[in-house]
Order: sequence, then structure tokens, then C-alpha cells
Amino acid sequence: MSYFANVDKIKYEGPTSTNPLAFKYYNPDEKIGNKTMEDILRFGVAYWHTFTEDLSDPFGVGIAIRPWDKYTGMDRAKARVEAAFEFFEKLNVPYFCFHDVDIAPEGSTLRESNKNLDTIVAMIKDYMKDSKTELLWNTVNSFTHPRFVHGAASSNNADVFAYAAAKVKKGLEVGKELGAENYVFWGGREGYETLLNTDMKLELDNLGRFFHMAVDYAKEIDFDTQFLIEPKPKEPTTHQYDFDVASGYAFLQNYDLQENFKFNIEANHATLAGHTFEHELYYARIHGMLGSVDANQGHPLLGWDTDEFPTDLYTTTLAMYEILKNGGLGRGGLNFDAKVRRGSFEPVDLFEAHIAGMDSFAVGLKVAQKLIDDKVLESVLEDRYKSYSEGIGLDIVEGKTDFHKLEEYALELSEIKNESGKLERIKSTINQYLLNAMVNK
Ligand code: XLS
Ligand code: CA
Ligand code: CA
Repeated sequence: MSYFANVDKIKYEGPTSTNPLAFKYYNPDEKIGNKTMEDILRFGVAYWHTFTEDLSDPFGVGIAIRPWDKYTGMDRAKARVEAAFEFFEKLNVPYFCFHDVDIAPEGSTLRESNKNLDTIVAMIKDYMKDSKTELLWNTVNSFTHPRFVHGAASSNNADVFAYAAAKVKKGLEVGKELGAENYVFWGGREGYETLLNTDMKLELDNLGRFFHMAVDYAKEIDFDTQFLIEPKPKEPTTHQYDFDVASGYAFLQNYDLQENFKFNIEANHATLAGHTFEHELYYARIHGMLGSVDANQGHPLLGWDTDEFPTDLYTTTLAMYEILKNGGLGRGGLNFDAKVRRGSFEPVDLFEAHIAGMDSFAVGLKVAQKLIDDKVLESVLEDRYKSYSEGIGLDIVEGKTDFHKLEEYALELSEIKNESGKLERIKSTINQYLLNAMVNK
């Protein structure tokens, strides 16, 4: 049974191709430095947006045409696995990601839900034997079901805390079974709406306890994984506890978890937090905390999590710049946590959307590599911060001075001269690199 009968394997045809079902810039085998594009970019497909999303919104019902949705219950879950592996193969993608409830329906009890999961996990494991596509990360959904109305590990209700723990325990077992590279915690409803009825200290302490138990259990079952926290500032709660990388890092340090976690950084969450995507990547990178990436983009005019496919080349370039500066993503990857727009409801749109995202990041990679090779931004920084490479500046960074000596120095200054930051020139140079990357192949 084929779910995408009129789509062949997607191939690289180059920038002049007019075939919507071909890569124009993503050429998996092309070498950038000493690695292939496929190895650097490590693309992943998000199961939820691609195989379970129906494109409903608060004003309209689901309209996505998904041939596997003619089934229900476990039959539908099985059909989705078939469709997924056909999709992975045709898109030639190395990774996928899922929540527990994306792959198997919840039963009426936890035992039944776990049984459903076991069936589907065994099926996925079987499909993975003949597929190159591996599991980048899995997670559990502890936010959709009504029991999670007040949160999961940060709920006021200890029974919910226990239930959430049981779900993560199972999630770790599933991750181990399928050889997942990472395990993700996105906050879901871990946050609050108002302090009027919230004991924030207890909730944060409980979250810390929860993460320690997860780390301990992964050790106990010998699951060699990388734990990732995915920050988001708001939605669904008014204030999410893992607001952004900086606050997440402070949380991890406060609860002595910084050695066990890194961050999964989503572009749309970065912009919701009032940061740029590259800010979040940079902040994580300089602290050795950049783990993986949810590659998408928000809409500049909308204040919520639109999870669009990434097509903004300026942003993919600056993101790839950070990723290359990080020495790559290690065990992480670029997971398309992105959904087609409601108007793009045909199955083939799923391919075209991923192609758009993969090509956009391939361009970003090429331009970023060129910017690094030519030391474009390095030279800007070197020049702009040159006052710290000699004299009083060098004394400051080498810790050889104090307020007395600095005051002495300042008293003798007749004039302080600043230089232009040259921002327009820098932006224009980046445009030149972007355009040249397109023209030269
Ligand atoms: C929601 C998040 C979610 C996580 C995984 O906004 O992006 O999809 O990536 O739970
Ligand atoms: Ca995400
Ligand atoms: Ca999101």
C-alpha cells in the first residue's frame, strides 16, 4: 500500500530545476568542509505535524487530506507508521521525532496506553531495520489530556506528578528500545497562569526533582541519551517555567542538572521570547549547552507559535553560522517542528514544505560556511574589540587591574574616542554573500 503513489524519491536537481519535487540546494552528498551536507544538517521529520496534524484551528475543523486517517484507533496508528516510513524514504531524511501519543492512541488506563505503545514501537522497530531513518528524539505529551489541566510535574496535584513520571519512565524505555539519540522535555503546561493560586517555589522544586528522577532512571536502564530542555516563554501557560535558554540554564544550575542536560532550541519559541533565533543558539553555544534545534519560523505579524516551515534565508544563514561555530550539533539535529499552512491541505504539500525547509537550511549552511572561511564577522569583531587586545584593555581581560588603577587611568584621559559600528556595511556584505551563494551554483 502506498500513501504517496505520485511522489518519487526526491532528488537533488540543482538551482535551475523547476521541479517542485526536487531539491534545488540540498545536496546530501555534497561536501562542506570535510563533512557532507547530510551529516551536518541532520534533518528530522516531526511525526505530530506530518502524520497526526489535521490543520484544525480555533475557528475551523480539520481539513488536511491524510489517506491514513480513513482508519481509526490502532489501525490508524499502524497506517501512520506505514505512511511515515514511505515519507522518510522518499524524502531521504536521516531522522524523525515523536511524542508518545503521536504514534499510539491513549487507552482508557495507563496500562492500556502502554500496551498500545508497545505494539506500535515494535512495528516501528521493525520498519527501522530496513530504513536509514533513525530516531533523533522522542518525548511524551503531558499537556493535551484533561488530567494535565494544571500541569504535569509542576501540577498542584501529586497524583498527576506520579502519572507524568510513569509516562516519562515509559518514554525513556521507548527511546532506549528505538535507539533515540536524545530525549526532549518541552514544558507543555509546566508554568502558571497567575501567582494568586500558584506556589512557584514548590512547583520549581518539583520540576527539579522530576528531572533528577528521569536522569537516574535513564542510568538505571543504561539508556545512553542526551537530555534536552526545550524553552518556550508562553503558550499554553501565560508564563512557562523554561522561558528561554538563559532562564533554563539558571534553573539547571540551581538544581544541579547542568551536567545532564542541553537545550533543544526552537526558532519560533526564541522569537516569542523576544529574542532572535541566533541569540538563543549563541547563548547556548557559549555555555556549551547547544544540543539540538527545532527548525521552524514564526510569523512576524502574529504573536503566537505558528510553527511555519523555515524559508527565511537570512535567519537560516545566521542559525547555521552559530551551529558551525558550535562545531556542529553532535547528537542533535534540525527537526522540522513545522506544519503546513491550513490552505496547504494536500498530502503532496508535506513533501514540498520539507523541501522548502531543507533547501533553506542548505543555503544557510553554504553562506555561513563562506562567511566563516572568509572571516567576515570574525574580522568585524576583531576590529571592533581591538581595545581589549592591548594596553588597559588587555589588563582588564587578563585580570591585572582594579578600580584604583582604572580610576588613575581614566583621570588622565583627555578625550574618549569611539568608532562607527558599521552596521549597514556589515548587512550589505551579508546580502552580497547570500546573493553570490545563489549565483555561483
Ligand atoms: C510546542 C513544542 C512541542 C515540542 C515537543 O510548542 O514545540 O512541539 O517540540 O513537545
Ligand atoms: Ca518544538
Ligand atoms: Ca512550537
